[in-house]
Amino acid sequence: NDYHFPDDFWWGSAASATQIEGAASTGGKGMNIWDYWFQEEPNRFYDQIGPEQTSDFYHRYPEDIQLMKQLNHNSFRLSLSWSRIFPEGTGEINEEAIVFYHHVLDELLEAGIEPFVNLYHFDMPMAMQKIGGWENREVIDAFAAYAERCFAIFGDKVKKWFTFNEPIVPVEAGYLYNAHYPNVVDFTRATQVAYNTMLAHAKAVQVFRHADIPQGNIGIILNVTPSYPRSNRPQDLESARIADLLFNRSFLDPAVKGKYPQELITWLKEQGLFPKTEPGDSSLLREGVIDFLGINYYQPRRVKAKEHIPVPDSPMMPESFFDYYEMPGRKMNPYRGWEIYEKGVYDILIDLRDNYGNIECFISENGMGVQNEERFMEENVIQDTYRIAFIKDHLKWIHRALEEGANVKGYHLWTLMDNWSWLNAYKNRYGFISVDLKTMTRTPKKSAWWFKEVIRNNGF
Ligand code: BGP
Repeated sequence: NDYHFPDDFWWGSAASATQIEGAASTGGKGMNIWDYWFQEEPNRFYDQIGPEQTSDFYHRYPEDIQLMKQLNHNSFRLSLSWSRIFPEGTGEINEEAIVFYHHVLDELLEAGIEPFVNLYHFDMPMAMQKIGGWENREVIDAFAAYAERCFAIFGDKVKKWFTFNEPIVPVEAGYLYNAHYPNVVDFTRATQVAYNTMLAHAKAVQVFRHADIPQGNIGIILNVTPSYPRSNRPQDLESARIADLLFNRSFLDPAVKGKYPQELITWLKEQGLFPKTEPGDSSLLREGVIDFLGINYYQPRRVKAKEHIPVPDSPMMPESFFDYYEMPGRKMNPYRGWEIYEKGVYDILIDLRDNYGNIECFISENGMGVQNEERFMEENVIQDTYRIAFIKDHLKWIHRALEEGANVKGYHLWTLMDNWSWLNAYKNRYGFISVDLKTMTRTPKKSAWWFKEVIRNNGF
């Protein structure tokens, strides 16, 4: 092997409840914001495909877990659906949900696959959103109560826990950029939601510390986007600093260090964006320090100094403080249009090594979305050599970071099988396994068989 990974390296893939389970209105599940939004505004959703069926994991999980096993996966990240477990977000528990998740976890353990379980993946129960979502502190308490029940019920099976996946995404998409419910544009509210989410995270960690889970660890999953300035001109550097503070350090610092960066506090106060706080918040945040970190990495953020003064009446946005720029000669994913910059993953790992105490981490998502992927089908198998190259090139940089002392413990692809992606539904396919939406037939792609060998050899 040219690239050998440590023996205990985690190999596998990640998914989330809303994106694979289906059975959105059965099994006693309550509505979440996705079910509600689709019901209200189906035209926002690609091909008018909503969350009702998605990839039908709710019924087909035994087959899916057998496939994971066949593909040598030693770990799998899934999320629990809050509104499946607590249809109203709080109060009555839905026993059918508990039975379902016990079965899934049992099958995984039986197959020798370590479950990595995340509590929240963009899926606010509608009953909780109706009372204000993260803007209401009662929802923070409800989340902590949900977390506490999950630790108690599944703690003997699950050792690796996460509070949130990409907590900034519901902030951006729901309160700035019109892509998640409640679909408002308001930087002040966005800041409050971001802050309250970290309080909810910290409360769940606090509860976890009192739960009896031998060898249990808790973390958070963050989509870190390295911010690269166009040049070393002070104005460009300042843009990159602001973007890094807003999009990365606003979550990394509280999660790993238990407090916000002073620079961010100062900046938010200057802009009149500082959230409402309550006595006791700072000590709660200190209790939110994690054991390990999941890193989702897709693409970098390339910024330059603001060139145009924003239109006077336009709402204040993060982008009021910098512009994006396209680096000349950058490499693009031709099948979806995101930049591919493999070295970004190395830069993140080295930053964690040098500035975040070399906290234990793993790559919790990385992957390549492809439109009309059936065009690459030959003899019934999608010949996704581009995905193999993509994974390989990222693994090479991860390997280099490892050699330089980074504390990285695994790699999960986004995603196991083609899944429903929020407003984009099934437009961009990411899976190791393709899903025929008419028959729900699962077929591993070429990359899945290649990855199987990578896992077997612990490298390539
Ligand atoms: C991440 C999310 C996933 C997944 C992925 C791909 O932000 O954690 O839920 O959807 O991105 O992005 P998309 O589906 O928008 O192409």
